[in-house]
Amino acid sequence: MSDVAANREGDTPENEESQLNAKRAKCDVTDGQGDHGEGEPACKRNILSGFVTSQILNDSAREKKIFVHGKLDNQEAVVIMEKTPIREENLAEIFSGSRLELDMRNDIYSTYRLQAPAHLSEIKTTVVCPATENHVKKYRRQETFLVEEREDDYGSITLPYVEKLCLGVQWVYNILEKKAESERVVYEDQDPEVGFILLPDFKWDQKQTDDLYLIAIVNKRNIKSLRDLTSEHLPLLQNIFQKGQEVILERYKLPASKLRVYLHYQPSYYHLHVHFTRLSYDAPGCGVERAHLLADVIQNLQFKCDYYRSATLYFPLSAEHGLLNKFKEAGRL
Ligand code: M7G
Repeated sequence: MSDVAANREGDTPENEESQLNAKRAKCDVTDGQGDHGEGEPACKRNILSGFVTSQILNDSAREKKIFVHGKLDNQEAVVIMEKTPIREENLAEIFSGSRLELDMRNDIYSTYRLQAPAHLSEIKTTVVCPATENHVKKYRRQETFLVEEREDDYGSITLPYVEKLCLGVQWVYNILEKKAESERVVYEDQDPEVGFILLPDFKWDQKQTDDLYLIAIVNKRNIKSLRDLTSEHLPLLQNIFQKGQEVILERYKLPASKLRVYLHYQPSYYHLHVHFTRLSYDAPGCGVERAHLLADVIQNLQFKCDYYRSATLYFPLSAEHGLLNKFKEAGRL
């Protein structure tokens, strides 16, 4: 482990989070100004030119995605790169404006290497910097284990872990306070009790609706996850469900029957949010072991007001996830 990461591990989560926020704020200021005094607009500057790769955390030839751990300006960083889908509206330009080199020809079959115009060969890139050890673990390919969490396990194992060690939610507060991504907000209900902000998940580049992915982030700050929900939250959940679907129909022309609306348990970020993805898109984390349909959540709470407080819940955790160790230490795995 690098010194930087080792030092961070020794920090308290509060210290770590405030240090990260200070660094992020610094980045936001410089990156938001448009000009860096070097005559180059921030949005055009290649901050990755100095990236030093230390390891590949995960990659998938099928999904055309790679997760890289390394250093950026001497800070730990994770870079996620993903080739974007070929869109119908670009076909004419790809056919007419590309360089084509023949690989092989056989009977009626031929394969080529096609070099599309630069603006049509973009790679969607996400940078997490400074990245914590938990980010590195989150993105590293690992074996996963199914964990059983009984009601009492939540109080004795999960909650203490969540309160101390999970990933920070400053990015969520930045969205709620319009300090970040305000131009990306698709819908906002400002009600303090049942309100939320709907915006594109950063996994979605919004270029096509085939992989539509939005998240609804609730205004209330005291609901960590599905576990905290009771029938008292039904108006909030129903509001998100109904308005989210209406807005997506109006804006993206996708009816409710084409959407998968769900919550993760465990989430990575413990501020309640709901995922809206296109049903035909096999979104990461939409499997039965982690995703709980919002429609089912609403029904379960209608049947039993404290359903999620008392239920035994199952979820997958990766081998290096800190919570998995806590379950092991408690003899629950
Ligand atoms: P989750 O269930 O807590 O964790 O969902 P997961 O990442 O393991 O699925 C959080 C969701 O928020 C994910 O779908 C993330 O892609 C998304 N997300 C995370 N961050 C840090 C951001 C961000 O800064 N902006 C936006 N728009 N989405 C984010």
